[in-house]
Amino acid sequence: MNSITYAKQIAHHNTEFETFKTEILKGLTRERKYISSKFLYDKKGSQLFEKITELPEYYQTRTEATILSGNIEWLKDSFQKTTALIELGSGSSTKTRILLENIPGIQAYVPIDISPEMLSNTVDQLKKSFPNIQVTGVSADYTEAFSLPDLDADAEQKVVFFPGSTIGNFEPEEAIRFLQSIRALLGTGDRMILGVDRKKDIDTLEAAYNDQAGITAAFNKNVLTRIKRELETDLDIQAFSHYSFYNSTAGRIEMHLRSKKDQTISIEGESITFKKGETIHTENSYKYSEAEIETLSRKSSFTLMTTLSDADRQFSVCILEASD
Ligand code: AVJ
Repeated sequence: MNSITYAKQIAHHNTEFETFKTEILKGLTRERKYISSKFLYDKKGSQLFEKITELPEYYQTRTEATILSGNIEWLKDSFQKTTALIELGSGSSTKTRILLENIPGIQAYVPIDISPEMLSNTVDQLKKSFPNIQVTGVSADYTEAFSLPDLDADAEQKVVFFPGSTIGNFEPEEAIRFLQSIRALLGTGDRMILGVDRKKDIDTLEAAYNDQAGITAAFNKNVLTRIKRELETDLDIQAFSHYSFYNSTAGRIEMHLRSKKDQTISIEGESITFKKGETIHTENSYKYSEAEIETLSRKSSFTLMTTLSDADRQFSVCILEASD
């Protein structure tokens, strides 16, 4: 049996190329230049992101893992029903192992990831480690419509795992619409384990996106490397620098690529002009207060049941229950 199902939109390489070209040109010809953060995660970008998660300044990943491992007893108590665990953006499923190892009710695991290579590796390894869990990978962009595979095991509940504060990449209204679409896949009483990065002092936030080793800068600039590789262009990567800061009005970290000089570049025959200092906005990472998480849950038909956090209240792992 094939353990991965492919969503249509990424099965065709051509479509993928056309989408990339169209979206890049659309974003760079706007008044305020923009590249969707989803394009940061090609093979190299995903590797750089994995490195980011190990940086001393990037507290998120290790804090979330500590919160999960530190609350195992509690998680065991709360997940006693037989469960199908569905993960959005599973990557290497490192944090998920904490759940798979410790929550006895998990019968089925459905990792969903945009990268088929990453996914099939992960699925193979998980099948070896957890022979009693039915593992079925779904290769899809989970921000687009997708459907769940038929699961042989008939679990009593579904639990969606969405860690890593990826929810922060959405605009707040988009985050609500997204959670509503996830809610629609669930029945009343099903749950979601949501990782959210909290609002905190600006220095801590800005350091996490401006690391000393320059890995975040390389991650950001890698999207230019990708444009150079995949599109017809005379773009000079050295002519742009990494720029990241906390926008406290909007409550988000912004990541940009800043033009070091006045310049005109050509991409697929289209001329794009930059003033010195002008930026391409490449990512937003919204930070949430506890009250904002409450509101977000309620507006998307979930009830915030529990918030697990670390001693310094840097990060939250929230348990949401699908309401009527
Ligand atoms: C994967 C979206 C959660 O916003 O912190 C890390 C991506 N960007 N450093 C984040 C990221 C720059 C990360 N997320």
